Amino acid sequence: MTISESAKRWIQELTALCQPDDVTWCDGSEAERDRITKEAVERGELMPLSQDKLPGCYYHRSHPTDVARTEHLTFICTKDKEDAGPTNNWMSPGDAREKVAKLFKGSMRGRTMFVVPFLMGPVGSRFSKVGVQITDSRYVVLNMRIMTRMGNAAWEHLGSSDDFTRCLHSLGDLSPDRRYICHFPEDNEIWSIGSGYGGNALLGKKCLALRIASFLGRKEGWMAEHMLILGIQNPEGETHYITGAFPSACGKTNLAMLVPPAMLKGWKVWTVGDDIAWLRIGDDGRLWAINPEAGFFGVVPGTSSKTNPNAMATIGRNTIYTNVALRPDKTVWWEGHDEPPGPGVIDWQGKPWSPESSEKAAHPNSRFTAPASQCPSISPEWENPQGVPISAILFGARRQRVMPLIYQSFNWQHGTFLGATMSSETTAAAVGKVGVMRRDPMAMLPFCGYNMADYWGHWLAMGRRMTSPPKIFRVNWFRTGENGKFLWPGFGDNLRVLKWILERCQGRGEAVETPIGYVPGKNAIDRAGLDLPDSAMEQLLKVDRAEWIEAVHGQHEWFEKFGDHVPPGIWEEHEALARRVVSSHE
Ligand code: GTP
Ligand code: SPV
Ligand code: MN
Repeated sequence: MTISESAKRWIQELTALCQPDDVTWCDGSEAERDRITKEAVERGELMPLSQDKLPGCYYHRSHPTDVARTEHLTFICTKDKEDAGPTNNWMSPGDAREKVAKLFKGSMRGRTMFVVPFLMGPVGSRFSKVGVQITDSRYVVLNMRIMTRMGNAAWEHLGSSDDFTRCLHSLGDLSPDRRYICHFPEDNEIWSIGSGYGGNALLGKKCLALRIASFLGRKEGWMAEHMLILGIQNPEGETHYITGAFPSACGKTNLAMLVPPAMLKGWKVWTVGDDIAWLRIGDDGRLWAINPEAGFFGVVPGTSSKTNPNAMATIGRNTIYTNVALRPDKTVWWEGHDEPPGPGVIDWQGKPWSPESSEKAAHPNSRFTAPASQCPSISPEWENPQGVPISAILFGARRQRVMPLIYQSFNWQHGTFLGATMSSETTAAAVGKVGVMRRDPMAMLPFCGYNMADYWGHWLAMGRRMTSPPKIFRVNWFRTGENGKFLWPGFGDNLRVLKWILERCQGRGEAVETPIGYVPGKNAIDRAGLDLPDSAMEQLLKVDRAEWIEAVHGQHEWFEKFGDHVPPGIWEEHEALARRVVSSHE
């Protein structure tokens, strides 16, 4: 194993800064996993679950103030503030390093420092990237081992090169007052302290594979997106691939693992990725996607054999459960589980819980960490070093009103505009109020490593370079009726919408041209075997003129925030939409 001199020097410097008692270099072996797991159990960081019912599974409770991403403590540290843009928190690299280095000083005293090399992307792919994470959390090491290709494979990929992302992480004292997640895209470096959870601490995921990678992608001519990737096999046996950008906790994992409804015979969905896609233009002028991750860090509540049987099958073994509820037989429970809770449930904070309790047993952002290879629907192509060719891109958000179930953009530029204007109701995946509408362009608001308007410019530039770009669609599974209930059954039945999307990609599928885009004709969505009346379908596909006039006004305000960074193509689409909506009939 060759490890470059500068990598060794970097680790020496950090050892001097953090002052750990000892240093462990991780190799990714199973023996190492077993040893670190044992240590974590001895220290109370992990609890073994019933090894009969849940072989290889462990339970973890995070600190009650450390249960979701903290966006207000997440910074993009570019030299020029404008390069971070108005939607990111910014600190100058100098200020950030000075402030945060103080917190890292001696932060690992009495602890072990782990050196965790990891590969994002398939082994042997020229599109994969290497990171090295320094951390003092065994829980983080064990999660990184599932979520990435961790260990010697990463050093091997790197060879004698120095081109890797430097990731420094310490639990610090876990106080939100001393928590910072700082990105230095110009230096290919991440510093995170004060959190042990999820996207704050597993630095390969949101920090590297989205914030740093989006910055690199712009520089190098590719894209890093908050997207699921799936293959849809039709009854003729052909598979077409699509990606979908939905904000956190808005349905990526569920769609990626979709099980077709019984009535749609001969269809099959293959999972390639459930959260992140790296996209490049192939020699054929199409867009190709790889999944940089190796596991799923999925939302637990609501997961059941009804909603997501593939996830249920995936998380039955070798899974780390975080912040769910515990049953006396050392199995786990959560709101929306297949079974009733039974007596003696302990909630995510370690307190006795019963169905009469006013609080939830599992935290709404409780998660499973499970190897992707265990998913019954995992695609045979999921580790293809070239990736898979993409026919369609979906933008989906959580919207009770205005946004139809599905519509198609007129072209790439218009599709980019649909992504740029996306808003969604907030969820428990980030700290803050749930259910508040906010803009979340391309589902990347918390994850774009540079100025969001420059990012739209990059989307448009990518579109100009493709001879066969994917078609772009907007979807919304969450429109509600007068009674406040979801109008669309969702989950497996979303295949009915995907079917129309594929038809449109092949130049078929009935569509009506409206001011906002192509909306399916009244009977274009296959409702065979579905008890969904015409009136509900009409509501789901409705484009309301008054609502859209209001929406267009809101867009103007949104774009003005970005000043002259907004690309002309985006303003063009905004003005064209305004004209079409105003001149349309009631
Ligand atoms: P992150 O991991 O945070 O990025 O979330 P995600 O986008 O992967 O979302 P996920 O698939 O885990 O779903 C989040 C929540 O939305 C869960 O509670 C699901 O039950 C619910 N959900 C997913 N798909 C649908 C759907 O089609 N209809 C409805 N009504 N709810 C859905
Ligand atoms: C998300 O919030 O989009 C997640 C969870 O996937 S985390 O890894 O915490 O970002
Ligand atoms: Mn996500």
